[in-house]
Amino acid sequence: MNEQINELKKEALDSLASVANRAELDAWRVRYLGKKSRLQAILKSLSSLPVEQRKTIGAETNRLKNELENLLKEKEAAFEEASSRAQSSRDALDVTLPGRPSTLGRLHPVTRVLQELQEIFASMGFEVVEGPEVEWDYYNFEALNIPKEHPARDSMQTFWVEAPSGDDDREMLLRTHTSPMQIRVMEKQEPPLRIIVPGRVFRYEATDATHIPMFHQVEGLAVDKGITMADLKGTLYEFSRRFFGPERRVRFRCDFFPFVEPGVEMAVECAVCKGKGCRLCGQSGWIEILGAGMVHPRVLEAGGIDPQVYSGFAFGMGIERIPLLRYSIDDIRLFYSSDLRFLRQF
Ligand code: 2U9
Repeated sequence: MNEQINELKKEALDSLASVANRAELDAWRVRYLGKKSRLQAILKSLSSLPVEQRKTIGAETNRLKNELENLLKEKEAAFEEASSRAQSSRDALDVTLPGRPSTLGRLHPVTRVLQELQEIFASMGFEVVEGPEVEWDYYNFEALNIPKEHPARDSMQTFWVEAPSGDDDREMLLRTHTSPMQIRVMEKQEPPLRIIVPGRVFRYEATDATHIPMFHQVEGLAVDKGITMADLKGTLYEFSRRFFGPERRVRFRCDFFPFVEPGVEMAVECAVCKGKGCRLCGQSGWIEILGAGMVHPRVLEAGGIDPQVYSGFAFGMGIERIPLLRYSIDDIRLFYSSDLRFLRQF
């Protein structure tokens, strides 16, 4: 019997030495320690042995059983440690890997132009103010010398908004220009005033390559004693020099806007044909950039300013037109289509 136990021990230890993974270790456990193992068979057969032999063989077999169980535990622990070491080396940070490229955002071309304009006018002493996009009919039209039946209202069809209850007698709309804010500033502040008002404006128009129902404007206003057309021209020449460059010629021509008198239109020499005439400038050699004029006395009065004491000039320009011309874009709708293939070009 003793020999049998020694043989079993040798075989079990040899076999354990070649176990390479958990599955093999489990098979080893079933084979040498399981219910149907030879070790269990020896233990079961002890009862049929004489008492003396039962004691010695029993003690021997239990020693082997304990030894094999301890070896099993050691091996299990070794596998456990190896696998956790492998996991932590997988989790480790490899500082030699190249970094993931981060996608940089960029400003919308319209935002860029707005910022450039604000910088230029701010450096000339103009304060930047913003106003509400929903306005009263009074500020958008009446105070700007555009009464109810004035034909200028036709060119600025708008989106009417239901006024809050209690204000049913006053009409509300999405502003068609940023000019209402200039009236609000005149009501609150004493001249001298020098402000520019950038912002969104809305017109109820059919959408096509040159029209969208929402676009951006920058309007300017200067009011003080003794302001003349020379101040207007000087300011806008300087703006053009800074924005378009000193080599571009500038042209002023008469125009009409109800809120100024006299009114002018400013054009700059076409950058493509240098004034000779091409497709971009409609063969005229000039690109119209903005409207301007001396603030109408009635508009000054509406803002609570005495036209006998003060005078002022004002100008206004549509913003989308500028990057449209600058980058030769033929469809204004592209600015607001959220198409990244288009926007990433700027
Ligand atoms: C006040 C008084 C006068 C602002 C002005 C224009 C001429 C003008 C257009 C340019 C293209 C609007 O975006 S556009 O369609 N604007 O031509 N704007 S004078 O005059 C003002 C503004 C406020 C109190």
